[in-house]
Amino acid sequence: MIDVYFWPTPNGYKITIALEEMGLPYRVVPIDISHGEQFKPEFLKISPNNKMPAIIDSDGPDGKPISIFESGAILLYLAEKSGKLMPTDARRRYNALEWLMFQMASVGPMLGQAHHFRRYAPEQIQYAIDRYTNEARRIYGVIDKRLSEVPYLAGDYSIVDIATYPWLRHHRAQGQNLADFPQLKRWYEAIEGRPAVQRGLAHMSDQVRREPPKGEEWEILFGKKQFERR
Ligand SMILES: N[C@@H](CCC(=O)N[C@@H](CS)C(=O)NCC(=O)O)C(=O)O
Repeated sequence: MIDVYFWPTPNGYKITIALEEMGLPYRVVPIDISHGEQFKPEFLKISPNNKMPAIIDSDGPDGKPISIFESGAILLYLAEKSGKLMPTDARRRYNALEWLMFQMASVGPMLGQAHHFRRYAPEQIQYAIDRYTNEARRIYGVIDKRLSEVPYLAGDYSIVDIATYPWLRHHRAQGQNLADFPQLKRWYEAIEGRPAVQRGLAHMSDQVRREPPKGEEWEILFGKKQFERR
């Protein structure tokens, strides 16, 4: 059994979508990041960067339990465990790794900053809004161009699409319009229509954040509580 330490955010949904696509048995363990559960010592033991998602698989590669943090590492682990959604041929595998690293290093962090400065920052800082909105637009353009060459980011549908799609669901908050990126839009709609994706997205969908965090929640996520040394 795989326990998924989860909250309904783009990085969390990568894992529930992947598990649904792969048909691996799992259960969701909520980590309420708005109320500071990510800082509990028992969670820090499996996720030292105090972020979800993380997993514990009771049946690791050597038959013993294994814990993994960082969504990209979790997706690679699940792909290897299931033998699904990652090319095995060396050339295609490295190509998939390139686009997975691009998601982890650019798509997630930059779109996250665009969302943050446009919606969550206590003051509107025009320089930061422009910088990250422009960077988000540039990244959408890179994805659109890639998808004019191949149907999915790694050629066939894979964990790379599963890593990328949940971030693009927030395109409006990132200041982007899918109509400006026709190949990306075609890909987005194909992924959105997959039943396993919809099942993965159903977890705790009533808890998806609709309003910017305020007060104590803001302190936990972006203020003093976040930056305490642990
Ligand atoms: N690089 C990490 C990022 C994970 C991440 O940023 N998680 C956020 C939610 S999407 C979180 O747990 N935030 C809580 C906090 O920062 O205290 C991954 O891909 O797993």
